[in-house]
Amino acid sequence: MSSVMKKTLTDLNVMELMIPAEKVAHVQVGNPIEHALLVLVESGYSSVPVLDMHYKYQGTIGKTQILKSVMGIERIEVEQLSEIKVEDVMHQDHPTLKLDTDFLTCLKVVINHAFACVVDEDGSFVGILTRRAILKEVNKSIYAS
Ligand code: 2BA
Repeated sequence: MSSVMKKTLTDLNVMELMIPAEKVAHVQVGNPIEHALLVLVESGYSSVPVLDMHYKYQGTIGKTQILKSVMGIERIEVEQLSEIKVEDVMHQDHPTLKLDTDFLTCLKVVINHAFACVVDEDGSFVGILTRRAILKEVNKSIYAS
């Protein structure tokens, strides 16, 4: 990476790269996984953030986790979709970012995760940073250098 490219990329901040909360599909704790599956199928995303009623970040939930949780020995137990709650199957180990997280840390996070949730100092959800947004900037920098 050239020093010019490094400088440009490291100047970028999470705020300008993230998708703001109001444009992000999400589900809430307390929702049945049936609702989460509907949100995922309708939005087309494989996984979305989980928030509490105060808009605090709690985790993420994806189609694979939901389907695994209703897999019986011989059949898919569809009736479980209305019984199991989002918090019973969500991932809580997904990394989060702060508004002041530097670009290189963001880049490392999206190597293993398609997106990371951005939270403020109170843990309130403010948006997501996607792999696409990071790769777009890296691509721009390569062509600019
Ligand atoms: P995935 O749903 O697995 O999507 C992988 C990539 O496929 C996305 O990468 C995007 O390039 C494309 N894609 C999938 N569904 C799309 C849709 N409905 N509209 C446009 N493009 C779509 P990224 O854009 O880097 O997103 C990474 C991950 O971030 C997504 O993974 C999804 O889990 C989450 N995500 C992105 N935008 C979101 C939003 N507005 N609300 C909730 N989650 C979002």
